[in-house]
Amino acid sequence: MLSYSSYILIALAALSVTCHALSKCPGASGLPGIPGRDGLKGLPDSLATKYHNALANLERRLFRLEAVLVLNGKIRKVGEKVFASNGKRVDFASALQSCEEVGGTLAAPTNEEENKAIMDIVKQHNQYAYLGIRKGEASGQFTYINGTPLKYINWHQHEPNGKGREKCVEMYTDGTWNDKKCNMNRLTICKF
Ligand code: MAN
Ligand code: CA
Repeated sequence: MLSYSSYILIALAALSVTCHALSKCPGASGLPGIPGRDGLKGLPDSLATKYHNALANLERRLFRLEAVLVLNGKIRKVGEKVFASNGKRVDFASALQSCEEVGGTLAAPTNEEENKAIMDIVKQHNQYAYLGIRKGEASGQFTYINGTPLKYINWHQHEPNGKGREKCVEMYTDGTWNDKKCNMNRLTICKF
């Protein structure tokens, strides 16, 4: 029984052989992110083929690695975003630092689907998590860590109620949000 990705590869190989035979290769390879031969214009034919195949092979290997991480419940993928936890409960600044140290940031849902993905991790650990949202000193508004306005909110009933004393935001196990002091121990969930 061939896997789905094997079928894609076979289809790609077949397309590649056909287009070479007809000298009519499409601009797109049919795989997102992988340029077709037209996307490697200016390169000698043999190099373009080599790079195209190398990229397709890397994408297949990445797909396989991510599939294993998803299967093992280590990561959640939503579109281009990946959410993951180190399982640690720390204060807001430490949580943000550990995400940034590895090239990510604290997870902050920008829509319902992302909220659900982050909630799944909160439920998996049965621990409330800090979100990558905080109250701006100047504006007094809750924003993403980079200061941009929130695109999506999911406050628990009667929240936020901290009246400026609760400058961070935690996610409950039902996915709703509560403004909260920043010095509690909460689950770290990063976005990459
Ligand atoms: C506690 C804190 C507050 C929260 C209320 C809700 O006092 O967690 O942030 O708003 O509970 O009852
Ligand atoms: Ca509150």
